[in-house]
Order: sequence, then structure tokens, then C-alpha cells
Amino acid sequence: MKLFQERKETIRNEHEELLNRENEKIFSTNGIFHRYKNPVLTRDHFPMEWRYDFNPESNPNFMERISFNAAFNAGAIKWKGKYLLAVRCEGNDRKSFFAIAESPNGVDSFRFWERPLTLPETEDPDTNVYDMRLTEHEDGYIYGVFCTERKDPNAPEGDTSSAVAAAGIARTKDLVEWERLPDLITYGGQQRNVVLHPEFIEGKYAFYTRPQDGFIDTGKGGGIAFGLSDSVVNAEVKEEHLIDAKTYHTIYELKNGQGPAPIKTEHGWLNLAHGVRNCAAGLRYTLYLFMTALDDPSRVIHKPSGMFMGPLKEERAGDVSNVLFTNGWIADQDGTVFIYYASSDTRMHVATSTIDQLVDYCINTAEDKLRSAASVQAINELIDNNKNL
Ligand code: BGC
Ligand code: BMA
Repeated sequence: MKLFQERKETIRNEHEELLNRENEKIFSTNGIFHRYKNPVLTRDHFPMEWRYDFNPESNPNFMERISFNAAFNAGAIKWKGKYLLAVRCEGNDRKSFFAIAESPNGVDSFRFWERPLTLPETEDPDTNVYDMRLTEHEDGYIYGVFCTERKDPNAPEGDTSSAVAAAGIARTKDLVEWERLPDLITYGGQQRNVVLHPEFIEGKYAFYTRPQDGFIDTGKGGGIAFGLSDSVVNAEVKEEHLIDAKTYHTIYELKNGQGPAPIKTEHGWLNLAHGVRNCAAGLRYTLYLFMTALDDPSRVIHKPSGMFMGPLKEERAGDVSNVLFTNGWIADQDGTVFIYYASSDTRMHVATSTIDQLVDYCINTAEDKLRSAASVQAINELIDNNKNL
């Protein structure tokens, strides 16, 4: 009983201290965005009630009965004045699920709601669900589009890894009760990183997709695509148009994928995405930005070269090292943008910027001319312009 009490109190105190810890903005030399000192969510943030049996009779040693491995890849939304994340939570059993965490200011004090999100299954149950994008659609619903993964029924005997990835769709009006809709039907192979556009386009639902030939290999699926669906209740994109192609010797050489739903500005839609390249250390995931036209969100109008953010310092290490991934951001009324990103499939961070700065970055950063000599030329132009200033 003494051990039970002592452990319970110590863990409760440490947990409260962590949850109440204030975050600190870090000075930014690039001036484009600010990182923050602490991650906003880690596996240590999971509520004690999800982990411990609080009965001293059945748990005299006050041990965890359910343990968690990671909190990452969160969708985001500002809801009733609060900053909410739809977090990809991963148990020690490797199963991912979603849970909402709430903060009063967007940069610290995130707390999980009482229970994880209850996501109804379809007739073909998901083995794993992850990476939810939240879209507040003009039809009045909030949609969660996520990856649903099931074992490949055609995998040869002994192959315990091959899977089929598709886009699952659920919707809600209060983020508590969720209605599951049939998975998105497309004809370009497998799908991850599918995002619903917030507005009707030509009276239809519009999806950013990422067609790919296999579970890991994108193959001929050339990059981020866009397509329309008559209905969202039986969503089907018959044609996917490539809008942002993967490209040789760029940070999105191997694959790329749309991040969160784009943000509307007077100069165009701001898009945040991830790009992947392969190297001796494995896949490296970084984030990049581009803008699309207001009258046609599938037409890219500005594309700064290279990455916007890449894994730095402790962000570089984790379960899947060398990865930054994003599927959530929030644009506040005052123009502040909260960018929620995960590092190395392990923890969640925030960076802040403003609509003005992100638009400025997209419009005034040189495009990738795809050759070393052209990069040197861009540097020389800047030096020349700076002479006598
Ligand atoms: C994992 C994802 C990963 C994907 C491709 C899935 O099983 O849960 O995190 O992106 O495989 O590697
Ligand atoms: C993917 C994504 C993410 C993950 C990344 C790195 O393909 O869908 O879930 O962050 O790989 O493992």
C-alpha cells in the first residue's frame, strides 16, 4: 500500500508538472518561422487513467497495465477558442489510434480529452489507422481523412508485411461523435496522405491524393494529385491530376504528400507538404511549402526551392529517425500560423509563423532550377544586389 501510494503520488506530480510546463519561443535566424523549446506532446503526456489500474488490491506495485510509445502526426483545428490536435497515438502494441488533445494557447499545456476517439470501423475492419487530416468543410461538417491499413490479402504465404493503404473518411460536428463513411475509392493504386479541400470545387468535393503502385513504392504514382468527387458519403475520385510531381535530385525525389488542408490567403492557397528522399541512412522526410491559385487550387503558382523545415538536433532521433512529418496547422484570426509537426515518428512540436511571412517566403524565395550552377548563380545575384546596401 505504501509503495502504491508513493509511486502514484510521485508519478502524478511529475505528470502535472510536465502538463503545466510553459513553452518558450526560440529566436529564429531565418526569420521565416520560430521553433519552440519543448515538444508539445510526448508519450509522457498520456493520461494516467489510460495507463494504470488505480486499484491497490489488483495493482499493489502501481505498474502500468497499458503503455504508450509515441504521440505524433497530429491533425489540427481551432475549435471554440481552443487549439485541438487529433493526435496519432501509438501503443506499445504498435497500434495507432486517434485522440484529441487541447491547449488554451496552441504552444503548451496540451491535455488529452478523457477518452481516445471512438472511430467506427467499416465492414472491412482497419488493422491500423493513422495520420488524420482535419478539414472544416463549407458543408458544415468537420472531416477526418486518415490512412487505413489492412494486410494485403494477396500477399504470398510467409509475407507478414505487405499491406494495402487507403484513405478512410469520418465526419463529426463536435469532435466527440464520429460517423464513419466508406473509404475513398480511387483508381491509381494505394493511397496515403489524402486530404479534403475545405471548399466545394465546381460544386464537388475535392481531394488531394497521392496515388502509388505499392504499399511503400510510389512507382508511377508521380506525386501529389488532385481530384473531384460528386459525393463524400460514397467518395470516388475517378481522375487524379498530378499537381506537384516528385523530381530527380530534390528533397521530394522519392515521394511527397500533402500535409494539412491548405490555408486560404488573398494571394492564393498556402500548402504545406512533406518530401522524401532516400539516402544511406534510409528515408529522409522534410517539409516544404507551395502556393496554388485561388481560382484553381490544383494550379501551383509559387514554389520556393528546397525544404522549409528539416529535422534538427534532437528531432533527428526517434523510432523512425531523420523524419519531420506534418498533417496539421492552424491559422489564427490575427494572422499567426501554428505549424504542428512531428519528429521521427515519436513526438509533436509546434513552430509559429504568420500568413504574411509564409506568403512572402513562397513568393520571394527562388525556385529550384535543378542544377548546382544555377544555385550558385542565385547566390551571386543576392550578393550583387546587396553591394552598396
Ligand atoms: C506505418 C506508417 C508508415 C507506413 C509506411 C505503416 O505501417 O504505420 O507510419 O508511414 O507503414 O512505411
Ligand atoms: C509515412 C507516413 C507517416 C510517417 C512516415 C515516416 O509514410 O504516412 O505515418 O511519419 O511514413 O515513417
